[in-house]
Amino acid sequence: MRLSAFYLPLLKETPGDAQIVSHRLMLRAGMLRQQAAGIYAWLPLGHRVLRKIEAIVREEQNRAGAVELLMPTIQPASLWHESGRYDAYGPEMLRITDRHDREMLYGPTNEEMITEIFRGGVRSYKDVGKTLYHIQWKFRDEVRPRFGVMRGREFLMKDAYSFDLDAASSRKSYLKMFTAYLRTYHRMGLRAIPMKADTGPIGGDLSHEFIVLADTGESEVFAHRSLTELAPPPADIDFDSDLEPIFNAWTGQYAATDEMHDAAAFEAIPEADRLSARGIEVGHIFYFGTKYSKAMNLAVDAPDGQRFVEMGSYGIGVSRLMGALIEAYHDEYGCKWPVSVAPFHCGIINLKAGDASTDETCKTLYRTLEDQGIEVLYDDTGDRAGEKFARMDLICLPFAVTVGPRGLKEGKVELKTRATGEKDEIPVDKVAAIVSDRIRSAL
Ligand code: P5A
Repeated sequence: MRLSAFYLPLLKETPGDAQIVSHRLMLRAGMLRQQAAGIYAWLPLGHRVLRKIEAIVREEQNRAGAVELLMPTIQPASLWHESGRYDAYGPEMLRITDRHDREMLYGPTNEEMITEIFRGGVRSYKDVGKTLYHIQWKFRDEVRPRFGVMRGREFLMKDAYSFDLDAASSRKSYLKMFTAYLRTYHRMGLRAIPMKADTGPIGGDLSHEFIVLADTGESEVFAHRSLTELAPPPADIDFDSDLEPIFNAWTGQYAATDEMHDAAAFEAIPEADRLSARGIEVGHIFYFGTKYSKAMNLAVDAPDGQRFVEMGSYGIGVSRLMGALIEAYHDEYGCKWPVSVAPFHCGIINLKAGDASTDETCKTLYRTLEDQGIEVLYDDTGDRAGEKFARMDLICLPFAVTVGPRGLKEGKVELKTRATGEKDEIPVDKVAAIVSDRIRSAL
């Protein structure tokens, strides 16, 4: 992409109402634009990152055997009357009346709708043992939307729902999602710690929040420090194998949000291992048994008679993750995207647009990199060099190649690696191979 053709409206001033760094940077770097409280337009740069996050989430859901579908954002209220949640949900639900006076709503979540869909298509116990998911916008009329995409009113969520015949198979489905989540966050360069969460009336130990540690996080959390050092499951993990050992490794040590905090159990941990911190909830998974299947009559014929289907639901805050990523990766100049979610892999700065030799070198480099599948943002504008550098730092691509007439006389360009700040003078005919090597090894 040539910068002259891209839409990148940077802000000079730091917006006054943005209190945390991710919100400030997303506005300043032209990724996001507020349309109403907690409602944002995703500008091209932000949209590219959002799509990358979404793609990783999707790949890991598919790898775990979940099946994608797409449900609408608008739902009929009748589904929620059936489950009994229409009145219980309260003012967070955006209720709408259509022209025929039918009660509708903008979905805050999809347990009811997916139960209705599954109910319409299964009869026998042989039809269950499935997990369905979608990645769709949700609306929750939060009292205090804040911190940009962290607590929005409209936000993008991946929500999966499992359907099983009995509690033991439902636990297996839960463990698959649990394992997939560890991999998902890891691939984005994030360490999310699963923490015990409130299971409500269902009981048991099967509800976890996935928390990324960050000082600006809204959740107060307590954990055994060793959980910050555990290795994530490998890419070739067999989801049909026994996942209990992974679950045990990650849940065997104390980790809880403040709602579930047990001060005595935490005090029993040696002081040096006690971690008391703030965090961002980037995912939440639940086992809720037959709560919705009973309320909405989702039952299947089994050899021993009719059975209500056992269910669980599994959410990832896709748009919130973008905020969490910037909180985790930034410095005083701007964002420092991990390669896997960067809006572009590499920038090219032409220090003297209009100069025949820099123009030609940039163009060739741009084509060579793009031909290798590398996503390039080529700053071909006539802006001052200082402005170009600051802009590249602010939007912060993992790699930037600077091409200027002085270096070119010796056949060299400069390659900057954003994560380390390291700058190398590199022969112009080697730079494409080096950049593509570094990107591939980082992915
Ligand atoms: C699980 C999937 C659910 O809604 N039903 C379907 C269950 N869980 S949840 O914890 O309420 O939400 C799942 C994740 O969505 C993100 N999230 C938000 N992101 C941005 N702004 C919000 N207002 C918001 N509310 C929830 C969180 O990451 C949460 O873990």
